[in-house]
Amino acid sequence: AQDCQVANIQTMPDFDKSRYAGTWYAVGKKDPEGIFLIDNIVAQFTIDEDGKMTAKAVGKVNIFNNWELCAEMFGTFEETPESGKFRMKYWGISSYLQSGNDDHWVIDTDYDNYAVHYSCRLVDADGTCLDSYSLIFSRHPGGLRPEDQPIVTQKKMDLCLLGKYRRVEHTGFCPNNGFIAM
Ligand code: DAO
Repeated sequence: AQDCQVANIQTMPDFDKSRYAGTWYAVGKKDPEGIFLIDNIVAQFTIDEDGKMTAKAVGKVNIFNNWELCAEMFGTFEETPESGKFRMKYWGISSYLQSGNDDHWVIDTDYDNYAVHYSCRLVDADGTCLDSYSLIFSRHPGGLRPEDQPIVTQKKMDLCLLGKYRRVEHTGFCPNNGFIAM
């Protein structure tokens, strides 16, 4: 749907969280108001014993007036009737990091190479999104494979966010605390 109605956004049909588990490198990002994660964003999704999805993520953030540090974040995911739509509760390892409760929608993924994530924080009175963020994930830190790029571009269009993304760099700024090796 390209009517930009949040309610009409399609998510991944029959989303399989077990296949989604593991490491994803953010290679593109559309920022929300009051950007938090800047670059070097790596997320590790895990399915725990009772089948619930959780995540750890690292990323460079700016806090206390331009002090750059590597944030270590945690997220738990609540399932909804639509398999690709979750509610994400998230918090940082330190109290001065951001915490909150966001939608966490998996728009599309082939599980092995790319994934398109979307979160609308504020729906406008006309049904469009006033404050969203979206992450383009790759299994490969170097970026998307050329064959996945047209698919991802189409999804950015479907989200009405084409042209609003920036590239997310991976420079090794954030130590990966061992969780990258699986
Ligand atoms: O960067 O401004 C922003 C929005 C990101 C907020 C969410 C960060 C926490 C992520 C936890 C784990 C899952 C990917």
